[in-house]
Amino acid sequence: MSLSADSKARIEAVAHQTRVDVIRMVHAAGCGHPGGPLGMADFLATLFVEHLRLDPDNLHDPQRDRFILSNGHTCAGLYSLLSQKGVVPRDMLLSFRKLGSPLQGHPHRNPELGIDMSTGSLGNGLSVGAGMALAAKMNGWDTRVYVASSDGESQEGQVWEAATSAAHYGLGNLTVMVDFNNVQIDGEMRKVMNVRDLREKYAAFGWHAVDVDGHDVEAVDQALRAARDVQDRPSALICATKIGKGVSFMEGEPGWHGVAPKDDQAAQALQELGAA
Ligand SMILES: Cc1ncc(C[n+]2csc(CCOP(=O)(O)OP(=O)(O)O)c2C)c(N)n1
Ligand SMILES: [Mg+2]
Repeated sequence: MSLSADSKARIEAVAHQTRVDVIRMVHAAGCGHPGGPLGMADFLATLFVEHLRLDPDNLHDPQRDRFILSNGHTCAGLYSLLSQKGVVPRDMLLSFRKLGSPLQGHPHRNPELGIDMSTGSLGNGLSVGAGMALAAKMNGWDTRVYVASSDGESQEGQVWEAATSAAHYGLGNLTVMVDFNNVQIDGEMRKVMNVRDLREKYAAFGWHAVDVDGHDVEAVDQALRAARDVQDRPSALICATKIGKGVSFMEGEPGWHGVAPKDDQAAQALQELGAA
């Protein structure tokens, strides 16, 4: 089944709002990570709009789906997406990174806000996601667990321990979406530490693994549907993206990993996004 025109338009609207929110939040905070969440906006919007069963009405249902943002520094995007799900109040967004705000610079687990795991120290999310998926499987629940990760995080050894055990336990209810933008905090992946072909690696670990254009919401939706049909092993979507996607001077620039736009840059970004 392919995505309806209505669904596609809704995903695109959510991705667009995520980009606008990310610029506003990181600019208001004066610090944070704009590049990653701009690049992840399309594939995460596809997940949140079409697949992730999480809303204010089932927030405390132990059987609901789970989402872990394992590359936690990209959390401005997560908070926007949760607000568009009606889980995080919209008027909380601009408290991002402020003292006392629940919307910290790296996610702090908060059952009231749908934040399923504290992350930021890279490498842990897939292990916890595998544990959640195993628990759901043992309980006979139809919970699906989604983990967002990144190429930079894939340099962590623990990711591959988690990949081994998730395949061992046949966790068909676990899906990882890897933001593969070819950069991490210190620059280009291939110069810092080349992780090579992640699709081949996950496949070698026993996963259903596919490459997908992370900005093509129809392709991402298809890949997520296919992942749901694979029930005997976990699935990995290696999502090719551009850091800073949607803002001309941020696109493809590793320097926007963790720098806030200045006033004039934020104004230009919002203008380009049609939200000035
Ligand atoms: C265990 C651990 N080591 C180092 C860091 C520092 N760090 C923060 S982000 C980052 C790069 C992660 O790469 P990626 O997620 O690909 O970055 P992006 O594409 O968003 O620029 C690193 C090394 C960390 N957060 N945790
Ligand atoms: Mg990266």
